[in-house]
Amino acid sequence: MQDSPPAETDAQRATTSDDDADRTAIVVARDADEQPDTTEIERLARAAGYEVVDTLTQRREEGGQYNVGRGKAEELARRVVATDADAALFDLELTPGQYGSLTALLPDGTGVVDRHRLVLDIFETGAGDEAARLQVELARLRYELPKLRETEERTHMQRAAETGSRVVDTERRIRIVENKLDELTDRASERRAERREQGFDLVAIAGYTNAGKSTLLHRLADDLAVDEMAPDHADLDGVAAVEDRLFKTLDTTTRRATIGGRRVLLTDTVGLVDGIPHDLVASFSATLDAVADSDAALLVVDASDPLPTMREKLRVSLAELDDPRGELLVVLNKSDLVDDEALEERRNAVDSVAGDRTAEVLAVSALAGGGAENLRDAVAAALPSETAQFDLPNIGDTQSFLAWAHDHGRVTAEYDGDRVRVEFAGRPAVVDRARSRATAIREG
Ligand SMILES: Nc1nc2c(ncn2[C@@H]2O[C@H](COP(=O)(O)OP(=O)(O)OP(=O)(O)O)[C@@H](O)[C@H]2O)c(=O)[nH]1
Ligand SMILES: [Mg+2]
Repeated sequence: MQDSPPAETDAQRATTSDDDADRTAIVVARDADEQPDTTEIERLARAAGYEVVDTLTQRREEGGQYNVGRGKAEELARRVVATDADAALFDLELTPGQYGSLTALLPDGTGVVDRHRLVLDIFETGAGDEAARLQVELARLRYELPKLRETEERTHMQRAAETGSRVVDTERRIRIVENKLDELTDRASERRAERREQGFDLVAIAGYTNAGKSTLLHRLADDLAVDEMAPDHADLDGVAAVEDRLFKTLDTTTRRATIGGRRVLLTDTVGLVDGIPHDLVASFSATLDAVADSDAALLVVDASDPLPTMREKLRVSLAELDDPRGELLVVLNKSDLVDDEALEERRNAVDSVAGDRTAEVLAVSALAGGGAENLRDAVAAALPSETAQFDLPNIGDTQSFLAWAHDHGRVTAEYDGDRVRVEFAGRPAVVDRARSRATAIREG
């Protein structure tokens, strides 16, 4: 029996270099309580570059040796031979022992991949910027460590002297990657602070994979290019790819938007998915940080999903995300695909699942544009805001103050003889700065 999963997954990784369906797989799903639904695992398989050639499901309790029952495992082995599949994809988490038993049972060279491994493969081949790559590496190391520990404990007697410890190497690498990520995380959070200083409100778009987050970003963002911002703001760019594929977006993207007269930076984040343990998801921390440190967040839900699926995805999303500084709005997207009655049902479902976590539920079609104006109004209302009035002399300093104020918040100015009455609305910190500038003008 082979029992060294990390070596096997290294080999699998080498073949995960492209997302055209150049590999074939059989999908296996088991559930104790109901007939398993394989829609999502099949979509994950496609996103990882597999063509699914067969599907096996089983309704029963977990079996010890193969996770599925022995009969099912043997049937799988026969079907792998019959279809010449490259891999068996399990919509489960396999223990190292089950992994070893399945590897031994299936024809030589057949990949054995569980749900976590599959998600990591998708991120590993697609992750773009440094933070995303490091997060993926950290997720993979954390995923492998307990399996390595178990393997090393079991084989300790034979191998202790000859090889050195992969556990120790992995632990060391985890610390290095964690430190690098901490630095990047600090930089991201400094950058958010700078942008707030510049008067931007930060709005994060989050939600389950394929809910329509990137499409919504396009819908709400200004057409304006954003590269006039400082050059170190490298994550600001105009593209957020949209595709009917799971995990299309693998790093966060930020674009400008003007909402209710306020200057907003919208951040599109990486999709969430069920069945990945919390510490794995937490290692995709840029997404979770962007939400926790936002002034308001949009939680996008796919209203075209069947109701139970929608509820479950919403539950998973809420469990992973922290509340933003401002309000959390739930966006029922793809409303063009459902009728009014179904939409009402979904609103009620959001109310019962999200309860008091959400301020409001808004139906939109990010694709067709329906509901976008309501959503903009709701976002504007969800942002933390403060207003102040100033009565200033109509002089050059006041004009430059007004120019500054226009850049940092919402301004109305009324001219009355040699006086200007200004009303200014913005984030509390910016309003404070406006107050001191106004005082300086009056005293100057
Ligand atoms: N009919 C309809 N389709 C939509 C709508 N919004 C998004 N879509 C489609 O849904 C699919 C996924 O959209 P994306 O914007 O890529 O979704 P995402 O949440 O960014 O997905 P990931 O980045 O993969 O997590 C695409 O095929 C979109 O065209 C909508 O309002 N109506
Ligand atoms: Mg996306």
